[in-house]
Amino acid sequence: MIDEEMVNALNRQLNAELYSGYMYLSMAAYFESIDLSGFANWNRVHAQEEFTHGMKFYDYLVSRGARVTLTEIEAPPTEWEGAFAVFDHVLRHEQLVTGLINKLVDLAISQKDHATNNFLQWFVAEQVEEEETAGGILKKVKLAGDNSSALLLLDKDLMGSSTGSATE
Ligand code: OFO
Repeated sequence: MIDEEMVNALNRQLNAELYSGYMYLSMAAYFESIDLSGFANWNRVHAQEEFTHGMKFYDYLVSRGARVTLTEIEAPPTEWEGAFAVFDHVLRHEQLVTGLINKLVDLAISQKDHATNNFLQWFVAEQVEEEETAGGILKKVKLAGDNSSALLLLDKDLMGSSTGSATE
């Protein structure tokens, strides 16, 4: 039987993952508005990935016989000051999510809930990838700086992204 505190914490994380999806989709819409459709594509694909993360929490709660409770999803920002500001935000957001996942693991360990700890390990590994990907794109955007040709080349690269986790 899964502890109620853990059920509540997992439901909160389900909400946080849906918020992440909402945030990435808002970033995609922002990039569409400034005609960087490759960046928009990357963020749109990543939004889907976040909704998949949310569903992993949904499915896990159901598999443990726990109640899924959906709550209000906070509105994401809608405007940024360019690609650097977006990916700086992405990296900080993913670092924050890593912290949330680590806290869930701490709770699972403190409750000796080995099944939930095991479930969460997928997210522990995923967050390493999330931070690496966000940091990698941020570095490239920084290198492009004010050079619009470099930014457009990067935009073209991101157009081909179908996993939301790579720039190549
Ligand atoms: Fe769900 O990994 Fe990003 O936020």
